[in-house]
Amino acid sequence: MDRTESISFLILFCVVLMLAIATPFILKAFRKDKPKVDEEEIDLSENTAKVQREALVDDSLTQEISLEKLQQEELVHGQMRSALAKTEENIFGRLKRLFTDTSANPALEDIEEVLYTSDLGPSTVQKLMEGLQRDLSGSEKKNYETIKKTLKKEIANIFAAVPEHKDIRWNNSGPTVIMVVGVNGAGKTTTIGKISAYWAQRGKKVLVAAGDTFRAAAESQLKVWTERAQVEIFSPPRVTDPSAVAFDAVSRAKSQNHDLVIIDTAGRLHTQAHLMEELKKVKRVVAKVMDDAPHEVWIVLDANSGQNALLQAKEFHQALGLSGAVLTKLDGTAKGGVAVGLTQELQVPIKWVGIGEKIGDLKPFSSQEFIDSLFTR
Ligand SMILES: Nc1nc2c(ncn2[C@@H]2O[C@H](COP(=O)(O)OP(=O)(O)OP(=O)(O)O)[C@@H](O)[C@H]2O)c(=O)[nH]1
Ligand SMILES: [Mg+2]
Repeated sequence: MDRTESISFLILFCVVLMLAIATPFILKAFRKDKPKVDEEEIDLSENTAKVQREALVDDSLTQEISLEKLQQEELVHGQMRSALAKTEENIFGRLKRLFTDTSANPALEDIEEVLYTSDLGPSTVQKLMEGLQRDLSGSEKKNYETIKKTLKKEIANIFAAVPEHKDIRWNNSGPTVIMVVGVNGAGKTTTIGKISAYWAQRGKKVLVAAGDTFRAAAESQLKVWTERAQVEIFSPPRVTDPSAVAFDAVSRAKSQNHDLVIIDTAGRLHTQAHLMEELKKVKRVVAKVMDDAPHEVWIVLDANSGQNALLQAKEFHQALGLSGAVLTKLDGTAKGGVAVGLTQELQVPIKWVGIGEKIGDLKPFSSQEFIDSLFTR
């Protein structure tokens, strides 16, 4: 290689080297010169990815929520089943045992006896027996499945005859007023606490009127419940007339735009005429504040009182015109059959069932769920 060739080679080498070093910078400069859109695109695509990632998370969240909802529903359904377990045993456990021996062919009277001692109420049993006589006429051997089918159909018909108002009949032009009545210790105050919490959680402005001016500890008990439910209590000091409390409570609810007023009342026996008169007065006085109030009059019945609950309900219905019933203490009683008798004889819907002492232990009544929980064997 001569000298000129060496110089040319060196120059070529330097050019190549410079190009190699400069290329990334040139490319970068080009990229910088490109419109901003690219960066936005990058951002956008990052955003899109982020949105997609979030959507995925959202999706799994939704799935989680619906799973949770399902589990919750199952839990609630399970709660009803366990609340009715003793009632189910009391009716269908005993009925099924009549048929356990394959050669057994119990008489209709045996079935009738089980039904009569199941707190369904005499007129309900009569109706069920009519159904059984009709469906079993002509069949030589009675079978448990046929009997169960007929009873299920008849009980479903009893519930279907009374429209199920799952909800409150809301008053659209002001506060909705509910008056809660019943015998001593049935669970009125506890139920009011639970219902208040239920509606407060659903965004309603609730006022609870301390209309039990009779029992000394009533006000403090109600206060505890309204605090738990985080709702307002109306409890004027030294007012002993329950209708005065109710009147002022509804007036206040009207002026302060409450959605719901629930009036607690003192427990009384349905046989105490003067105390029933007192309740009628509360009802009349409330109507002076608002024509159509109270919009609901609910009786609270302890399921444990069985047939007596029916008698109570009839008397209260006659005096006040009930629009609904709440069946408490369904947990642990074998007398849950009273729900059927109550519906059949009063033709008043059961609105709620109490299944425990805690604030969430109240369920909107569903006849379908009741039947599903009862007909399990
Ligand atoms: N296990 C169970 N206990 C309940 C239920 N509802 C209420 N109770 C209990 O029944 C008892 C009486 O409840 P209250 O709410 O004070 O009854 P009340 O009708 O207001 O009673 P008076 O104001 O005295 O007439 C309390 O110990 C409650 O915890 C329920 O659904 N299940
Ligand atoms: Mg009370």
